[in-house]
Amino acid sequence: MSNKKILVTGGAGFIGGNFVQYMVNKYPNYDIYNLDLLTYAGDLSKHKSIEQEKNYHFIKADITDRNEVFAIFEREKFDYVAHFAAESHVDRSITEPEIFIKTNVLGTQVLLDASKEFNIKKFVHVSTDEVYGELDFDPETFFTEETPLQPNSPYSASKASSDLLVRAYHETFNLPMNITRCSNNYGPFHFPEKLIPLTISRVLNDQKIPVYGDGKNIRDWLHVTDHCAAIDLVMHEGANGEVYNVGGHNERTNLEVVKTIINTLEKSVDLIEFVTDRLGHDKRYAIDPTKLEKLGWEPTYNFETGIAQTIQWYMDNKEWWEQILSGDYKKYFEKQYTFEK
Ligand code: NAD
Ligand code: TDX
Repeated sequence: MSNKKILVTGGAGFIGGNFVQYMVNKYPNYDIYNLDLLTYAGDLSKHKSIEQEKNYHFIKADITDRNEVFAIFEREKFDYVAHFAAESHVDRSITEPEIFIKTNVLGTQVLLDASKEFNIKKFVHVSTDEVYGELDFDPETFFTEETPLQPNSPYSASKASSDLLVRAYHETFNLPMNITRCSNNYGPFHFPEKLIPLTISRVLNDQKIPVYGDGKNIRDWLHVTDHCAAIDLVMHEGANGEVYNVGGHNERTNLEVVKTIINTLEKSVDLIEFVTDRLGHDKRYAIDPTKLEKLGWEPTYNFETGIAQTIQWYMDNKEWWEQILSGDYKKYFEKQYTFEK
């Protein structure tokens, strides 16, 4: 592989952070630039294992700041962009939608303009299956790349808007691009506001687990390492202008997920607390990954092996998530969850 300069936006977050580590380790001759604003969801302590590597670079910047972004693109002359930076939590988009529009829509547009201006070889837009809306509980129905976009939350509406902008820059300006739409990720460095790390950290602390509604909503879970491999493949091999769904057929109800974690840690199901449902709570997500499999991708984890690895990681890396739980997150949790804790 010849030398390449790759800009990863949001590389201090969960998936972007895993992707940065994956790429720095896999391609010593690529230069990986992590551009991140370091919001509440971003932290650089996760990169201790790579921060001394010659091919890793960090730039603190805001993707919505046009002048700053253009100056960085002009200086660095990137070959590829992998765009992860976003506001990513559905619950926060219900209480504070505005920042989702600013970061996810305007931020993407600024990056698209810069990518067009400085002739990027490919813009890989990391999107989500949530743009398709929800499925019913018929196990034979899946999201394909042809499923119409019908986002239901301010978060997914902002992601769908950014997908449409990426598509439009391809159609109008011939900007080379791919869009990936992945199912729910889990794994190391997942911020503890999301269901799986929230459950693991709270079970380890013998605290109640808030399950929305009846716990029967279904998500399709993919280990973050398999998502990183998919983006790597799409960046190198994806056909220009194409959308690729990413998922490994690991559908579970939320209750099944929570019970698996409780059982693995040998704690009691009495920790489960059913709480008021999320507004507009999507019933079910499930991905048909056939198109990506034809490109040569297959996941290395199933849910059983992936969740075991992840639980072990949270047990071995307590200092990482405890430092988050003791900070501003505490205030968020108190405001978001009103049940008797
Ligand atoms: P995350 O919230 O963990 O990380 C987001 C990162 O973006 C943080 O490091 C944050 O500091 C950075 N950021 C936010 N605003 C910024 C700005 N204005 N400028 C620069 N950086 C900024 O998110 P995640 O879960 O890692 O998700 C990454 C991407 O993958 C998102 O685009 C998300 O929509 C998509 N996605 C997530 C999942 C999932 O299950 N988590 C699934 C499919 C797709
Ligand atoms: O406390 C909780 N209790 C609960 O029952 C939380 C935080 C969640 N849930 C439920 C809601 C969902 O049905 O668990 C399921 C998963 O919730 P999240 O972890 O918040 O993920 P989700 O809303 O499905 O969205 C995730 O997957 C797609 C990511 O956060 C998005 O960024 C991604 O695009």
